[in-house]
Amino acid sequence: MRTNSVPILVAGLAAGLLLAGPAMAGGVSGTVTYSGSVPKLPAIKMSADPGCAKKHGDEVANEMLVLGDGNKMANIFVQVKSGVPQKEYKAPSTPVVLDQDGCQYRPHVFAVMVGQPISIKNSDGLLHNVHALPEVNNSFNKAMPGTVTEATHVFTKPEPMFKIKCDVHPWMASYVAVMSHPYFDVTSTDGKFSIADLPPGNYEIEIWHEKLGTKSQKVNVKDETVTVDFEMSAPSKG
Ligand SMILES: [Cu+2]
Repeated sequence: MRTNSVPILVAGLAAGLLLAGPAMAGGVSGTVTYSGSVPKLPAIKMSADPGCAKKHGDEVANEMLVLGDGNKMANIFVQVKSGVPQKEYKAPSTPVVLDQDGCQYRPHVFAVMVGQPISIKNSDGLLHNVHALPEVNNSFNKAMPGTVTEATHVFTKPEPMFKIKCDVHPWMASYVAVMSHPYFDVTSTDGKFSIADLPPGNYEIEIWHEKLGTKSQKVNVKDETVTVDFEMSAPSKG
């Protein structure tokens, strides 16, 4: 019965992994919600490059504030800011993909670990120029003509969020953090984040938004997943 041997093997592996894992581990999860009145941000105008404009039917929504149902916030970078056990964390060899698609970076906000490759794709078949603006890592500036569909870059030092821009299309922006540990996540339009496999301890959880800055909360994790919700709102005027 060949067909049955695979599930049995998988179950056996899973049991082995469980036994080999830490005796206790918890996690942190939660939701980030925008509170207050939602500003009307201008649409992105791509008319300067008809090749870009042609890839969109309607107006292109501003990427600075992306909200889902119930004003849940996308593009929030969440990390364990302090309390992470000091040790070497091995970076995944699987690259994180940064695509240039419709003359927008996808994702708009992301993070990699030190040494983890970023696979930069050019799905557009148009000229882009990827220009990263780190302060700790070496900067890079790569022209990607329409015929170049992929490039790879590796950042070698931990660094907080910095911008990647396109020198051809001034509206294009992506933000990346280079992490020394794997305890981070980025929200989608459901506003949800989840950070797993944290050993018991006291941690500071920090959220980051490109315009609204950072907020943090302290949390004690035992062997369960602790819920930590956040709210962000526009700075009050005056
Ligand atoms: Cu571009």
